Amino acid sequence: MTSGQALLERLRAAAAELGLGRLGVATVTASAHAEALRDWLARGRAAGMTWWMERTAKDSVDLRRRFPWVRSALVVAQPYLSYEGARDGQEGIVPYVARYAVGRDYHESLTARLEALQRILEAERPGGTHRVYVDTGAILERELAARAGLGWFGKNANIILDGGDSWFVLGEILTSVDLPEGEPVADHCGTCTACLDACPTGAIVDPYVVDANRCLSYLTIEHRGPLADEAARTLDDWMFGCDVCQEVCPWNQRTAPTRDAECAPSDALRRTTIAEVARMDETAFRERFEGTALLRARRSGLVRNALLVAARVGDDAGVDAARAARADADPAVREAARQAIAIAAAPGRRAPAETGAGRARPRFDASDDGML
Ligand code: B12
Ligand code: SF4
Ligand code: SF4
Repeated sequence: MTSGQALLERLRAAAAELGLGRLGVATVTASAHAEALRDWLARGRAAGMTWWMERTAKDSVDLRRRFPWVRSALVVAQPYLSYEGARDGQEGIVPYVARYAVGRDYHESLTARLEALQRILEAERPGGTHRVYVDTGAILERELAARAGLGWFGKNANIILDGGDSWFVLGEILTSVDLPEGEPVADHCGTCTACLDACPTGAIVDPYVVDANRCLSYLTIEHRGPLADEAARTLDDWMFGCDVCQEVCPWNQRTAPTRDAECAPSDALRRTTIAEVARMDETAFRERFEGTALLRARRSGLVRNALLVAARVGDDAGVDAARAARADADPAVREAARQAIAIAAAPGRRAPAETGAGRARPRFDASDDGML
């Protein structure tokens, strides 16, 4: 065994003890998909993220430009699936939140664990340079994960773990230490197109290519300000993020939920109703969602989304909140209140709550078009 291989084995053992998921290594070189990224940006597919993603693209397509010392990236796939089965059976607002976000904010928990692993690496290789990253736009994390042999690019753009699923987030330690790179994993999507067919907005415009302008994850988390009527209509029951293209993936059907306490749905999400979110002021929003990824949407975005979802699922208290929100100081909230009231008033649109979670699946038909 080479000294690099022996070190990697020690790091893998330490990672497991720290509660980290599968660990792989990518040798840092120029991106194989730089052209795809440039094309994605040039076509405006980054939507409102264009400015910061363009700013970081020249570094992300070759990390050695910004980090001349970097040789390898230790890439960790951190599982987050915390409950089994359908969202409908969950409590509070958990059914309306993408699974990655129901526990503690992974940016905090994964960063803390990677920093602990970095300290072990520092002790093993004194004098080296190492840096932890989680979800920064300056790094093409999925590509590093694929290069590290952790999995393959699914057609929904998510990495699917070799022998596993895509219910995980990624984090890295960039290091000046040379470590042995993983073996690439073969593509196992085959002829399947389930994610492209199921995406509620047609956001997966080609295999591996997501148009953020249409993606509910972008619209509910990153988009600032009011939503256009067309986007407001397509939110379905997603208040924060969207999992549809993962829910339908055949590789994601048999995942055993993680026992990691950091990922368990937070009390804040379990005891909050959609109508409460629709009525939250800034203080209530901050207090309730401190430590969760939901802060990313800000009060403006989350209340906007909650109003629309309440109307979609026929939540009477949420629709009452929309009436009050017509006078909100925030224009995005005011506009969502108007849209929510229009959705709730449309004939045949509202369905009674059917489940223990107090929600019904919205029904879509041709009359959805041109409704607002
Ligand atoms: C911007 C961003 C978004 C945007 C844009 C998504 C997108 N597909 O680009 C929005 C807000 C929509 C988003 C949504 C989500 N995101 Co996001 N997002 C990012 C972020 C910050 C940058 C991604 C990026 O650079 N996009 C630009 C495109 C061009 O790059 P790419 O997505 O990596 O795609 C590559 C492929 O398209 C490939 N490619 C191009 N052509 C071809 C052809 C072939 C044959 C192949 C094999 C590959 C290939 O080249 C590209 C560059 O490497 C990363 C973190 C990071 N720094 O990497 C997280 C990240 C990708 N997101 C993540 C997650 C979990 C999600 C959501 C599932 C969250 C949710 N449930 O709501 C959704 C999934 C939506 C989807 N289907 O992609 C995880 C993915 C984990 C995984 N298992 O893959 C990441 C890595 C964050 C993390 N640290 O874990 N996200
Ligand atoms: S996250 Fe939702 S909207 Fe975005 S590509 Fe996947 S299914 Fe489509
Ligand atoms: S749903 Fe099918 S095509 Fe899409 S990522 Fe999963 S296996 Fe690949």
